[in-house]
Amino acid sequence: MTAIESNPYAWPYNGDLRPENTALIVIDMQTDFCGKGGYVDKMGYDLSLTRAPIEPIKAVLSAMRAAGYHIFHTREGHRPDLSDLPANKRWRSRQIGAGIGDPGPCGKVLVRGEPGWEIIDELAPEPGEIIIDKPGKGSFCATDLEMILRLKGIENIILTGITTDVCVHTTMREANDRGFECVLLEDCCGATDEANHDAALSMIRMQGGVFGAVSTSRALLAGLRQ
Ligand code: C5J
Repeated sequence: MTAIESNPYAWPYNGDLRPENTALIVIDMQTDFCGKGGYVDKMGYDLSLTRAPIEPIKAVLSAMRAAGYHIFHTREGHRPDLSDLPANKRWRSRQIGAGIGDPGPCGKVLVRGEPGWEIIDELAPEPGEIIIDKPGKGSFCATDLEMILRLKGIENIILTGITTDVCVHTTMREANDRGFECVLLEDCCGATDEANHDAALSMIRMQGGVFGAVSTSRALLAGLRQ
């Protein structure tokens, strides 16, 4: 029986935390979301907020790789011909000066294969780790993530990455509705607005953990050492 200190309950609920049944998902740690000249930077948001989780994620990745846990990475982005980019998503992004699919300092914004779309070097996937390319905010929509999780026998999901209130939260909600037991590591996530980060954490803790639990990298690393 292994569980980690979390809020509002020790996670996972059944104490069954093992490398075989547990995955770490690192969401959208791409230049477009935390690098100079990328999508978030073009929108004028404070990059220090989306860069804050880099070091904590690095520590978690290193410990979980060493212990043999399943590691997944996601990338938000669209096909170069933009055939999977909804017109309203493109229109909205243009309203704030960061048109998805338009040229920018890091290539075409949020387009697969462009420099801005790449995962940052600090958190680069290692050979054998699963990469999920997604056109939307949630990691389950229009991807094979669920099939891969089920085939590998994964029941528990540890969520990290950016942004807390958008892609991480959407993925946590999608996973929870599919019966996966989820925890979000708060210092391993960041939002484009600090209040939205805090609100996203608060929402999870409601109703006895309506989407799962909230923990920290410190608590997870301590739990893994048990
Ligand atoms: C957003 C994301 N915020 N990765 N994407 O557009 O959260």
